[in-house]
Amino acid sequence: MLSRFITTFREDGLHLLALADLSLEGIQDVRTVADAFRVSPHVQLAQTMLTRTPTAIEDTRRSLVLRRGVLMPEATPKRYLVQQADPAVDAFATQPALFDALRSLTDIPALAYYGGHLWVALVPPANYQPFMSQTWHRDPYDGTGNRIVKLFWYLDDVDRDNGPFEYIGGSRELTPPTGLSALDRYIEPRHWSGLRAHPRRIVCTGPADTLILCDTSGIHRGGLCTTRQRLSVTMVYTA
Ligand SMILES: O=C(O)CCC(=O)C(=O)O
Repeated sequence: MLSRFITTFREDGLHLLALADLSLEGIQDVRTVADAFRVSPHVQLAQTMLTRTPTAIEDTRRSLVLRRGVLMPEATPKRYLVQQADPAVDAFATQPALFDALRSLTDIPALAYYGGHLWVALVPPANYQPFMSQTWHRDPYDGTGNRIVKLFWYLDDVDRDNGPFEYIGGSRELTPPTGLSALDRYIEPRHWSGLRAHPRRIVCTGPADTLILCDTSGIHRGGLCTTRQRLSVTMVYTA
């Protein structure tokens, strides 16, 4: 793992671990559906369309809806990311042993499963500009105490070429930071170079079966795939 820091969820808002560190069931079931999804016509078509018409992506960043008490972006197609729900992901994400591990790593007693997806991050063409969650942001925070905790499971080896997840350690806030409203999810471009150079920037490269547990009210972004797609599972919990 290239990350320079030993991180803990409590202090940094992010914890890196390996799938083998936990005794979990349903791993092969998720791998089987993920392998089929990767080569599905859906993913192949999305990759072709992104390569041909990257500028047709519509900016939907202001489109938020309140769901189960949490502000979430509307289900709009993110053209650089193809998602698919699957019962195998839900079964994996809701197993008691995983809830026990999440509770002990986060100290949050009442985490609820919000939903999970298989994700394929696509490879955009060379002239493409990072878009939406590929830019620095925080996940929506409604100001009432709801928080979003995400567990990412890399199914591929992830290095600088296939979009490692990035996080600013210690940047989570239990209340929106001064000057930002709950809806100001995206950090203005004038701050991006400061975040790139931030001493607590954590670039989550790692082998397949790396798990990233993080409080996404902290500042983060999804990496840009330059030469290879990235297959992962995203599981979302709320507290
Ligand atoms: O990994 C990605 O591509 C995006 C992840 C992200 O920013 C999120 O889930 O909020």
